[in-house]
Amino acid sequence: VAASLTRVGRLLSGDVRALARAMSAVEGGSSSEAAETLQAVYPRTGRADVIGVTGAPGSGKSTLIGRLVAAFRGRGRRVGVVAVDPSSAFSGGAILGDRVRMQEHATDPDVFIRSMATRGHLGGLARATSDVVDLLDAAGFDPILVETVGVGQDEVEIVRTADAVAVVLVPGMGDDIQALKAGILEIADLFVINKAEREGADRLQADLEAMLALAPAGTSRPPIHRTVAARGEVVEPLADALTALLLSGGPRRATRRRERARARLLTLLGERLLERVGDEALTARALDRLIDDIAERRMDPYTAVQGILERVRVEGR
Ligand SMILES: Nc1nc2c(ncn2[C@@H]2O[C@H](COP(=O)(O)OP(=O)(O)OP(=O)(O)O)[C@@H](O)[C@H]2O)c(=O)[nH]1
Ligand SMILES: [Mg+2]
Repeated sequence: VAASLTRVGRLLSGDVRALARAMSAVEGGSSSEAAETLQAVYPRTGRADVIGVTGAPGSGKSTLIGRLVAAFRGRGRRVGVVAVDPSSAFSGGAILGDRVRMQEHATDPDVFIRSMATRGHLGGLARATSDVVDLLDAAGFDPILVETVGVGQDEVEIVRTADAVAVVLVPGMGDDIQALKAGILEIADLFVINKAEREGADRLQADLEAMLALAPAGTSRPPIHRTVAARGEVVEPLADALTALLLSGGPRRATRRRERARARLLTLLGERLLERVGDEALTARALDRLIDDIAERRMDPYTAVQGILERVRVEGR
């Protein structure tokens, strides 16, 4: 207990080694250490602004985040970055790429960058990402920028609960705007047209404006920013706009945070219940047999679940 207390104390004081260790634990190492740490730090979280940055692969999210980090550092803030990286589990190359793009911050003790693999988490990716964000928050990093590719369900779920969401688009991807429409456009608080030096930026902005004009009257229209992240151009006004969004985000922020709390509670409950079922009521072999029975119509799934639940011990019952 004493050891875990000092560990938590060091994390809360911003010690980056304690922070990195806690992150490894929540990413799938020791689940009891992770739970203990998160229980201890939770009261010290909820202070940081969480900014989601999402968009198509290669749209310049990491480059842009590297620039935003510099902008927020210039305002005296300690900045956390969580890059949820779909390809890293397979190659590791993309993580390296992000490190290179954010290299200028590698030696800054007031910047902490964590790349997360999307596979191999104990529990889900969304759970692991929320936990890592909490750890950064507890260690005093604020804002925390979360990068995800805006394609998969998991990734959309992750940014959906950020306090502010920036969606990055690039010219010359006309069809992509259609593809992104489902799910992503609704969650944008702000659009970034990156690689704006390229031909087609005007056209993209016009398309985007036309599409946003279809939104029901009374809903607020997200602002559109143009950037050339590779050259660091026009990133300061973007940082201003994000700051303003976060400051003015009152009611919406409360809703997002409640959504995040709800998702975390239900996900964790589901995880823990399944663990308990596995421990107490269902071996992997028995599970396979039940699956066969259901597939071959010897049993219906309702009866199967009822049978399993009857064998699970519930405290206080
Ligand atoms: N022309 C141009 N290239 C840019 C700009 N911003 C970034 N890039 C380049 O676009 C490429 C992809 O940039 P990243 O920042 O890795 O993009 P990403 O969206 O993080 O990519 P993934 O994480 O792989 O989805 C890199 O070669 C960048 O140098 C820009 O404003 N203009
Ligand atoms: Mg990236």
